[in-house]
Amino acid sequence: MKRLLLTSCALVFTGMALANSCPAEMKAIDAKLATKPALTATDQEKVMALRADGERLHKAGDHAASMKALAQAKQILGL
Ligand SMILES: [Cu+2]
Repeated sequence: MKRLLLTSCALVFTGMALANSCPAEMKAIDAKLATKPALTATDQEKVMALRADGERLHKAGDHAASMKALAQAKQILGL
């Protein structure tokens, strides 16, 4: 019983940590975009699409998918 309680606490905590890191990732991407990085038009489009996907998924509660999209955007940006 105690173990179960600890496990569910850990899960809730992990969920919260993930939920909180999406906005941080978006912020990092926005900060990088604000510096007008030299990207090809294709990469720029990809980053904007991934950034929008990330925000949409985050709002929908799918933080894992959001983080994945944002990580891809960050990779293109060289973050
Ligand atoms: Cu999220």
